Amino acid sequence: MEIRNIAIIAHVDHGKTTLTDALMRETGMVKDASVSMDSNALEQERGITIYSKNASFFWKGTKVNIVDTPGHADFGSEVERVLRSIDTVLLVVDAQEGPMPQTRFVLKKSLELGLKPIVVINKIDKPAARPAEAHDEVLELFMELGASNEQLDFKTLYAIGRQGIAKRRLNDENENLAPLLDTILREVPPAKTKDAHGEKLLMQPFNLGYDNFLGRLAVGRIYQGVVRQGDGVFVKKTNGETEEGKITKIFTFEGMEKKSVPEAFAGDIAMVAGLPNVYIGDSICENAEQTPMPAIAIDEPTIAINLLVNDSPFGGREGKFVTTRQIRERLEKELEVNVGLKIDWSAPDFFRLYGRGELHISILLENMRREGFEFQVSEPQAIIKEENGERLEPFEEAVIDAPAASAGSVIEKLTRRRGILTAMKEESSHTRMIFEMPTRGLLGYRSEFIINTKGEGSLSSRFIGFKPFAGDIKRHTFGSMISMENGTALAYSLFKLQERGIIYIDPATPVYEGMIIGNTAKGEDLDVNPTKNKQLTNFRNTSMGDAIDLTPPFRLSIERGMEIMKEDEYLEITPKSVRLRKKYLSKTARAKAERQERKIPDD
Ligand SMILES: Nc1nc2c(ncn2[C@@H]2O[C@H](COP(=O)(O)OP(=O)(O)OP(=O)(O)O)[C@@H](O)[C@H]2O)c(=O)[nH]1
Ligand SMILES: [Mg+2]
Repeated sequence: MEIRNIAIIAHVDHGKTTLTDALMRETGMVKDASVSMDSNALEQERGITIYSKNASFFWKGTKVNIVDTPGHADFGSEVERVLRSIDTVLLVVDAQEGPMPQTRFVLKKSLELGLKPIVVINKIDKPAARPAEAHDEVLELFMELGASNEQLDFKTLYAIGRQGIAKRRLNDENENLAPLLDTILREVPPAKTKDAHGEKLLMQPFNLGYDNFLGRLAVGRIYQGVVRQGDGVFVKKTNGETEEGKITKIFTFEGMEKKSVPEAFAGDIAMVAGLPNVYIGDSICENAEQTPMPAIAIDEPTIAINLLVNDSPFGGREGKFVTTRQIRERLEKELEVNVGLKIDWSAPDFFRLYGRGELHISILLENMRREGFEFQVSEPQAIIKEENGERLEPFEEAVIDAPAASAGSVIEKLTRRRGILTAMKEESSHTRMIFEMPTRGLLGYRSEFIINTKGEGSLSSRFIGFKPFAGDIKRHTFGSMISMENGTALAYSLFKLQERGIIYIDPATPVYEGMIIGNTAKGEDLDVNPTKNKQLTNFRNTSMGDAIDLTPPFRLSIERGMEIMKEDEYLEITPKSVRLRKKYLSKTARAKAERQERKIPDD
């Protein structure tokens, strides 16, 4: 049987997963309309794809392996790895938004690898869709990125992924995905499947998985030969070393399921078990003398965070796994599958995690708390490195669509955060602005942006490289409101305090000295007592809640917490709570620490 290998790529939310789901249903691989490729609980809650996933369908006697990739820029390196191992991409572009930063990134990578994309202008049902313009913008982008003549000759389809419709021309009447399926068979070169039996095995993993019984799993494309259960193989590592191993289990992908098979052939994508040290980009070979595949580059991390045991006064109350040893074991397991993650174990009292962005790190933290872990993290920081005596830091390109009325204040805020406005264009409903700026300047900016644009703006950014350090940036303009008491927060106190800033907690929340219960618009930290009650003689109502008009609190989530926290604070994360605290709990300890810090540079 012939095989085609494709990946579906796009900017976040342009409709990759919805279209993949529709392809699965149209080809009869999945019957239940509620089953989605976004199968992970966090993916379903957030409505985004976090992990790239393999699936397949059959169309007119051909097997098509398809990899659904995440569109969020934090997972960009995941997409890059996948692109190495497939033959064509479906480039999905929202008919209203047109090409966005991540469209450019994934298209650039695809063109560099010599792939000829099939373009799907999607969501043409949107009232503000402008499919013809979106198509022209895609064509311009191809040219700008230096596409070859052959690549410029790409096929375009117009789709409503959500309704399972793809058309060759906008006014075609068909109500199914057949035109897209036929285009895939016609345009994607068949994978090399012939003569598999006469050749030596050569397979290269582009993704990792883990199973409690089988151990590490490697998902890869078989370029040559046959992989058989029970066979001995050689793993040629990218550092030149060779390790021997034995294949204990093989799966191929059928529909959204894995299917255990005794052997898999050249041309197919398979998942193999039995190689505990195999890694992305290694070559799995039949004999030790074979030439390995070129390595697959993995992007460097851009941000770092410290993770440590929760030593707050409430530490260990809510978590099931709270010790350094338990946390360490969990993180070691994460390294098995989380390719963009690096961990420095060398410090005595914390683990330093390096990742690809705030979302990449916060997804890990969220998964851990759901599994019952409790811990604290420090403020995320951009990684600063030194090369030839020069300090370098990560930079990003941020593309912002904002209502025209808020454009001025966005520009002002980002300029203060060392952003440089490189392009600006008035569209009918909004202003599009492009900034180049240090990652540091974007850290902690997103929630401010949402408030600034009243939720009507969009901001997406992607890493563009390390550049010279841009100078100091003041991340926050607000101060923290710190409890000076242990006890329980009372509605009366919170009511009084909400005049001075934004409150993070509900009445009746237990608090401790040093816990941060809100912020103040004034830049200075403020010590407050949230446990104070009104003098009883002044009561008119018997129940406090009835008498008081409390603004709903700004509840902390892991992401919000990571955005607003400061350098001298920790974010406490437990299965039940997310709290913010000062590293030093008492006012005197904080003052002392600050004095000491100031003294050091003077010496
Ligand atoms: N109007 C309209 N909305 C669509 C269509 N296809 C998908 N959507 C919606 O667009 C949103 C994003 O869809 P997804 O399929 O999750 O997008 P994605 O590209 O997989 O997103 P990431 O994987 O997170 O990058 C969802 O709310 C879909 O319901 C379409 O054809 N028309
Ligand atoms: Mg998706």
